[in-house]
Amino acid sequence: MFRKVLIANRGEIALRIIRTLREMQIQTVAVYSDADRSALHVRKADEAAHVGPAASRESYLNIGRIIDAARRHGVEAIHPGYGFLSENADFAAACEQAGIVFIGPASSVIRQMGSKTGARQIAAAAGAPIVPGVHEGSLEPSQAREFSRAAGYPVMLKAVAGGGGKGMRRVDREADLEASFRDASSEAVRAFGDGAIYVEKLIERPRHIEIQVVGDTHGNVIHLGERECSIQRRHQKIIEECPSPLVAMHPTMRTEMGDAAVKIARAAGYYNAGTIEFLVDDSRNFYFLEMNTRLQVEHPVTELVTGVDLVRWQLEIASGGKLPVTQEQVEWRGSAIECRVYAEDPENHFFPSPGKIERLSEPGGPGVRVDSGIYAGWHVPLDYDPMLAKLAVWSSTRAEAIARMRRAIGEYRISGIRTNLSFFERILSDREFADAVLDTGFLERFMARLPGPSEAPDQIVSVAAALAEKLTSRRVNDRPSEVAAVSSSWQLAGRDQIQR
Ligand code: MV4
Repeated sequence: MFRKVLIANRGEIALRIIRTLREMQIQTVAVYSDADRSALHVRKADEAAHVGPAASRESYLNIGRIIDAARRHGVEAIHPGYGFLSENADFAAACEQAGIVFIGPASSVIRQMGSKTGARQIAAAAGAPIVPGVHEGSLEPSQAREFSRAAGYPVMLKAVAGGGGKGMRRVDREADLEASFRDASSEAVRAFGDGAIYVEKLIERPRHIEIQVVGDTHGNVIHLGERECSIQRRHQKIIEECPSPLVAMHPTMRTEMGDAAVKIARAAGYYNAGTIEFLVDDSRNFYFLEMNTRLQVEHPVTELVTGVDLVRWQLEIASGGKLPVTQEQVEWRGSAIECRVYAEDPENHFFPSPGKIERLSEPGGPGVRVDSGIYAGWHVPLDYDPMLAKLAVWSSTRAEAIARMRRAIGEYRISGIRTNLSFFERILSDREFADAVLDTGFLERFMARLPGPSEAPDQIVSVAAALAEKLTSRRVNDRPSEVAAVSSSWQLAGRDQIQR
């Protein structure tokens, strides 16, 4: 096993990785930019290397500086976390060249999966279901028209270099195709420096369900079940669950999607932890969407339900070890939910809300896991993703997990900045959420339904409405106030937070 590992990341995920490294008695090296001199991950690591100014391009994304820091500190391996360089094939190759182990798959696999049409080709060759569409990258608009005419509208134009919804356009009729193609392509050039476009049949109101896979360098690949990730805002997941409530109702889906995911990973020659994303339509057909060749933000819900430490497995695999269990030995127990806590203002268009954390009190108790990257007195910098922490809970049933999450949110106190904690309370108290009526349109419909739960006594609702009027300085044109009814004692107690 490695003696010393550098974590090429920041925030909660750097801390998450440091924790497992410490349990394994491996020395840790953090990296930090000018904006992160006093960040928690720097304080918790054994050693730390400054890698440049606040701008990510010149620090956390700077391959040369990260490799240089790794050399200076004498590490044998680099864990990239998620985001930043985690899916950068050039970085993985630079590690390989420098004789440092990249804790992830082979650079060639990252490159192959980075091309969305390349990924489709592998999935198709593996015999996994893919969305009807074309496999070739870089279509001409006329080829997209030909496909769309044959397959029927609506279709989805997508960037070959894409992901995250950038360079993606829904097209409902042939008359719109050319203009949409141009828009998608120029957006893809801006986002990825590559305007290549491909086309798929559009799946209406899909669920987003993904399978956690893990492979080792000896050719073993298993899956650890699914995560339901349908609750998203602008392609940003905010709540994730394991099991998917849909899969819990139809258990054969786990086996079928799991088998498909393992086939894809195997066909790619994949080792490391990875995620195969699927779209699921309203007839419960599933289709391969993309593969993420990294540890995911939402990995804790899988860890809570399977009991696996995915970071430990990544390290064992990267140092040449075999998977410690077979597929048959994987067990799923209970239900886990994760909320992504952001420094953003749900009352004001989710604008980022950086600033100084004045007071902080994190929840605890049975079944509660907080993966946090902040402390009281620290300034949340504006330079990076404003995710502060992930709050995850486990309980034996989904209903109990929801109750536990609401309890944990009630214990959470973050003051000095705005957070989206109150927004989670509203979602978790929503009837449709409780009934698991989920698809990727859930959040938009939920927001249109606000203001909130009408089960609250009329008196409270009217007091809350009056309070909301006072507190909201800005409103969305002439839509109703986005401030929901005060629905819990916590929200009443949380007025000081809203008022800041
Ligand atoms: C789709 C789709 C419907 N049909 N592809 C969005 C992000 C990108 N990675 C893939 N995405 C989608 N691809 C076809 N053929 C709908 C989406 C989509 C979506 C997917 C997953 C989670 C949230 C989403 C929100 C809007 C659209």
